[in-house]
Amino acid sequence: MSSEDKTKCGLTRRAVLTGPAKGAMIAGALTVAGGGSMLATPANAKTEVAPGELDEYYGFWSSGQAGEMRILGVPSMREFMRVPVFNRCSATGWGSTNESVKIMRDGMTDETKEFLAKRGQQVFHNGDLHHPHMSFTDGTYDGRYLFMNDKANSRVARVRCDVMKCDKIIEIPNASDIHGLRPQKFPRTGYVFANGEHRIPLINDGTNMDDVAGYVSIFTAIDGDTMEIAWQVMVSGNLDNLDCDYQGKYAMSSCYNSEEGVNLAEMTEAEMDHVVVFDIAKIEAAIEAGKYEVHKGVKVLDGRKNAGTGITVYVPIPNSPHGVNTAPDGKYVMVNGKLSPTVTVIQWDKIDAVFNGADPRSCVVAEPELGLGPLHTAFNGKGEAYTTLFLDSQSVHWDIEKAIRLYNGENVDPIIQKTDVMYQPGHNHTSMGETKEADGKWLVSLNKFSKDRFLNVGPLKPENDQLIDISDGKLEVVHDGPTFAEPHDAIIVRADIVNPKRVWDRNDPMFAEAVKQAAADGVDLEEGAEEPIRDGNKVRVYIASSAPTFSLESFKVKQGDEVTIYVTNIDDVDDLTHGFTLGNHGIAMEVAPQATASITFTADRPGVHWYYCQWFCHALHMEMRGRMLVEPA
Ligand code: CUK
Ligand code: CUA
Repeated sequence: MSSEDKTKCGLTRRAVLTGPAKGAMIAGALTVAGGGSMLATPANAKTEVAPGELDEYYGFWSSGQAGEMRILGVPSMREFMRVPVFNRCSATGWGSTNESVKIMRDGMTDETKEFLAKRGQQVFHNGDLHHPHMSFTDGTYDGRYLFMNDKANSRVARVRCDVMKCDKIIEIPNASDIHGLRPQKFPRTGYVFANGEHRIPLINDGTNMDDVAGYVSIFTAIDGDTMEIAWQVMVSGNLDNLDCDYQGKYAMSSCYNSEEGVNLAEMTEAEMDHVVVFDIAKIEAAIEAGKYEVHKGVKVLDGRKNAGTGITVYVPIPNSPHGVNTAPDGKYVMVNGKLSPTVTVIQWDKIDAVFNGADPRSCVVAEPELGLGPLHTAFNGKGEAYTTLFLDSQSVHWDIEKAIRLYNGENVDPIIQKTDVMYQPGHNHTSMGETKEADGKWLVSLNKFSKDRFLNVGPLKPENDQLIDISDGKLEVVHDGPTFAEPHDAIIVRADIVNPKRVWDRNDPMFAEAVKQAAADGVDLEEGAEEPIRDGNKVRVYIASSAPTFSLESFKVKQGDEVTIYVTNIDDVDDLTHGFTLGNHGIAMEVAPQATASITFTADRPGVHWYYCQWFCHALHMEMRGRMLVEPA
């Protein structure tokens, strides 16, 4: 079906639904897949996951400036969970519990801690999470971790897949505004690579702000196991997105600002920008040989164009390239042109020669013109690619080998089909598409604008993630999924790879500090303590929770005490989460089965304050509460 047919078809359907035939159409639709919306056509039956049935894939979605990670089911597109990472969360207490604050601060520089302290904050309250990616072993997902960037405050975080909670957040010194992020695919993760997008002075202390030509962008390698920074490389131009190969040799980052400009006119001036390729073994050898400077405790190498260190090469690419996507065959990597209508196909094994002095463009094996605004490319594992066209509002399906033949002078058209998506797609992703196990079943198009697709919710509109069935070689939009700010990227992972625990392990490192403190106080967390334990003006309160009661009906502290409350959920039952909310104190936390959570505050409001369980756990959930009695000083 041509893109024109698609458009016509879509418009006709919408016109029918708003016209007199609407009732008849809906009545007809209702007989299909139990739906009732205009999407309940036979096509939609493909996305239908019946009540009680499970999805075939986990989708891990970013949330952009909302700062969290989201877990969806594919193909149902049902949202299962929100995992707070760089944001604060009212439901779980993320950003205010002692456990989460420790995770948010452990990897923070002293400089940032001091800066926040002056604002009366312990942690940042926002983040801009663009790129969630799972750890790899031997070229495919291994279900251990998810890694993700924070563009807003230059951080990288890790989520443990066994409990789906963030366990590490590190600030990346020297770099500014972490954007592209990818784990090493082979032999394993290994390194997690992160691009500092914006150029700043390497020593950014205000003494050299006008020396714009001296600004640098920083590429960072993080050890995915320890979440420590292994090394950094400064580059010419800036760094946008990146990907790795399937050989463990190279990483490649796109640069849209080879001009090294600081305003729009300067940044878009040149017709050609570039990708920079990092040779991992050469970088490790240079570290070994001591060819680095230490800045803010990190080993920094010089990989700029004229540095002569041999650790990077620069391949010219037209014009402000954006997404970088390695094909599952391991042979090719696609660089998406953004302002250029082209996608540049680079053959990974031709990069060796470039490092040995060959013409940098000699690794380019195709450069098909696909349409306006190509941003990201996904794969079906059958030699075919799907590229998002932001300006054309389309997804274009094309044949990689045909694009190569075209580049070699043959008269072939690599484009298989174009399909309209609604509207302005950024990232797309296929099921298992960034692994060697790409299975060619589903494609999501993450569209920035939803315009008229949903009930109007005011001037701020949701975005629209569309699910596209690609299993039979065609592109068929089968589902609209509105999402809130602003999922940039998603990965789709076969469900058998992800196996979270059903309840917490009592010895989990997440609450190791609480376990240690309880042991020091001689308290069994699973029983709680009958009286608060006093240590000067520091008071520790241990509460066990079991539906529908807290082990303490009340406890007494003095005004001005620094109080820490530890709550342990001793219920060992699936889904039986309790909570602890302390009224009028801004305190709430989630306590899932077998977990301990804690929070510290100053008791400065004399009188009676109720605490209650905010997670509906029992018929007597409303009665699951107790009093904090604060004696006036
Ligand atoms: S970027 Cu948003 S559409 Cu941050 Cu991955 Cu391309
Ligand atoms: Cu425990 Cu509600």
